[in-house]
Amino acid sequence: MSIFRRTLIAATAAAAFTAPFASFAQDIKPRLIRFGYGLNEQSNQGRAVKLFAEEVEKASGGKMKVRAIGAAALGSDVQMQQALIGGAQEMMVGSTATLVGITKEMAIWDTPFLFNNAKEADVVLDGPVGQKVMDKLQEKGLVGLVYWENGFRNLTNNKQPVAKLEDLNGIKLRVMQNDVFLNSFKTLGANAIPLPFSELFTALETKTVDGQENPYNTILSSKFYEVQKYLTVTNHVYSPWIVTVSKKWWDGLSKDEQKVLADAAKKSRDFERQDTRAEAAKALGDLKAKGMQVNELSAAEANRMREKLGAVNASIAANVGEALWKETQEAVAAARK
Ligand code: TF8
Repeated sequence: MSIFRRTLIAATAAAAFTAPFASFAQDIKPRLIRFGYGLNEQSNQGRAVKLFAEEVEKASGGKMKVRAIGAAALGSDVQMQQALIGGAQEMMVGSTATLVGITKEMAIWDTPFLFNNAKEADVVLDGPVGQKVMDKLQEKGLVGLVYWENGFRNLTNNKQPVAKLEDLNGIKLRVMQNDVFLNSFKTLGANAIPLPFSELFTALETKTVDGQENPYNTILSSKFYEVQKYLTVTNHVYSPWIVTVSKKWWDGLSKDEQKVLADAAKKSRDFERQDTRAEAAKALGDLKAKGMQVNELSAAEANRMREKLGAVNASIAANVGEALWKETQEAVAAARK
């Protein structure tokens, strides 16, 4: 065995042995990472950002510090994305839906009823299709690290229980700033109004809008139950969140620093999905206890909604490209087996 090889093996063994404490041996400089997010600190998003921050500090021997800034204090998703692209902010997590204006392929995740359950979502998002869509961000100045779970979205409003399609007629419904959501809810007959999430609570409170749609977790953590009476279980789409980094800043990091972030992001993803699913499993009960009136759609009405929403699929396919559309459908079919 050559000296070179022997040294290499010894070095690798030493590194493996002392890895968690050996940050001094790594190429890591003191770094401050401003990590922005839109929900409250007491939310699945807030908890996972906190875990990410802890993991980064631990793995970098305290050199890399994450300053977590929630409740959209650094701006809405869209504003933060621009700050990342410009290099004024290092990291964020937000909805993939709010990225569609930057990377049109992200709209694939807005396809109504794309996934039937979280397992399918995990397989496709963490697989080649998810990676391909994430990599598209790079040419726009963003680096995607992992997808987190926002969750299956459900409808709330303050006007009336929505038991059938026609009940949506004329309801002023806040949607994300994204054409697929806008068209989907227009198609269903609602008066869809795009607004940033950061303005949503006030818009509901002042009755600028009558309703909104988000996963149970968010309805709970953002206290929408204080300003919304009716909840309809629609599960109309699975929303991912995505953790992104400013590419301008990322490109200036050493390989070791990038690895610290990528590894911590994976840990945060696994934690976040577990945490979100555990919370979602009891959130509906919590929302009922807070006084929300909950109804499910009959199978017939759910089907009518599904069929109507099928009309937006063609435009999504055209926007993201037929090849990606097909690839995604195949990946979902494979995940379903
Ligand atoms: C929405 C999304 C939000 C995200 C969040 C602020 O309704 O579901 O959860 O944008 O990052 O806007």
